[in-house]
Amino acid sequence: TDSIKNKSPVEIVNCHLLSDDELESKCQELHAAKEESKLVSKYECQRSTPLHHQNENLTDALSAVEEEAEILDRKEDYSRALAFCKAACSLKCLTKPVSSIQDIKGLPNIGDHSRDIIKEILENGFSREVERIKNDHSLQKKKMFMSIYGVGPSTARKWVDVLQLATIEDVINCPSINPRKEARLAYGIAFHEDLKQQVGRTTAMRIRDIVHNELKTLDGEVTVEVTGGFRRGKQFGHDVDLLISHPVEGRETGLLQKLIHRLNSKGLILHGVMEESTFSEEMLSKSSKLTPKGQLDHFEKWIGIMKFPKNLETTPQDSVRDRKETIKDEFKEEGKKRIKLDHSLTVTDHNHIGSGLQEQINKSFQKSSTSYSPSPASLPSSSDLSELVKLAQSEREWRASRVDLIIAPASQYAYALVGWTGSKMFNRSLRLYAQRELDMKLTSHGLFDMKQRKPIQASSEQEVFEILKLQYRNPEERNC
Ligand code: DCT
Ligand code: MG
Repeated sequence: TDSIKNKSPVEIVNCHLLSDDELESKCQELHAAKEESKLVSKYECQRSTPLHHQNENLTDALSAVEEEAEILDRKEDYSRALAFCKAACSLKCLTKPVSSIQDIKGLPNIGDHSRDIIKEILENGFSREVERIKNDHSLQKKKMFMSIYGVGPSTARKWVDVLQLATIEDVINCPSINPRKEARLAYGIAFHEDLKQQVGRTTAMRIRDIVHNELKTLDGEVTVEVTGGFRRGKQFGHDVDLLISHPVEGRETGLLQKLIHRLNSKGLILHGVMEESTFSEEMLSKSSKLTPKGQLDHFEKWIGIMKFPKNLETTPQDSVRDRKETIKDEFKEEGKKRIKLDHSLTVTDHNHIGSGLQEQINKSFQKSSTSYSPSPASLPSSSDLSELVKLAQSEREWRASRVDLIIAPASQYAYALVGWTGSKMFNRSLRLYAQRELDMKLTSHGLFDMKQRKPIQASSEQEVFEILKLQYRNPEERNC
């Protein structure tokens, strides 16, 4: 069968090696694959895009060329990067591996360049362009520098092309680099070893519990949801995105300041920046260009680096286990299917962690807080890179992790949840679809009907999809 993979149904019929049954099923398979590519919808938000799919070798290759365009960041590169990303998204929702270029006939958003790369991989097992990128040392150095918190393409290009730097040590020792002006960059450089390590799912859930428990001391009704990649089912992420809200509109005001104060007094904050809310009703209908430079939306938020015990991942999980057992029993009683149980656990396990776990986290913190402090007051001044490097390289029981804390008022919560769940491409597609197909403007703050000149309220993600006349997609299906 391997030898017929790339042949058309007609060629297979002419092949006498197979029995009639084998021939028929192979023809049906090829036919179905061809049909499937035609059935893929135009907008990414109309499709189900799982995290794991059948064509990872092809999408990895397209991601590599997309990444190169992002690093080069020339005028024409934005649309090139977008084109590769869109082509990869189309492949991600196919339920079968592509084995011939015929399989992607009719598949939307596959441009000529992407098609050439796919074809070459199907025929030769590799793409010369991707190999060139992998062997481009200058590009790989820029990519490594761009993994530093606070470094974008232009800084990375300057460090490699102008200053001829190759490693983090080079950056630390380079006299002409002065991150004094930007504290974020100094912390990013000093704590790169910590921050480049991805955060695991269990740790993300623990971080959410720690933040929630601090918030509960301020107001018992406040809610905290893990969003971003973790909500879409990812096991690892580069940060933890926590969406904070309160069921009563207005009661979220002032919470973030108090939360940061509490976290700081417990020695859990390394560095962070507060952004005030810049939202006003009129922004629902106005261009997103009004968003402050470099910011995604107008929510009040804290973007920073927190300190957590290194053993957070292995904090005893008894109460989580207990809760899983309870859910299992509930489902057994109701005779529901196992698949439903799994879904329920991945999506909502963090909402039900019992008080037992909190005690254990508290103990773990009390135990380690003496050893992992410096207290906030004794932290080096943000501009002092060498002091920060000393701290990062010292023996310590904590690790630094990137955390985003976002405050959404109840009336905007459903839209904020969609926006902060992502993916970035899913959001882009949803917004484009709303604008082109419905003449509506969608943001993380709400939906505005441009014809009727009025905002449309929604109280759940399901409602947002319903208003947009789209089939509801679970977060796990939004991985485009
Ligand atoms: N987002 C967006 N547009 C961007 C960046 C982010 O719409 N330019 C949204 C979608 C995801 C969410 O914000 C959180 O962003 P990230 O943390 O950057 O993405 P992620 O999907 O959580 O990825 P990771 O797992 O690496 O953190
Ligand atoms: Mg994230």
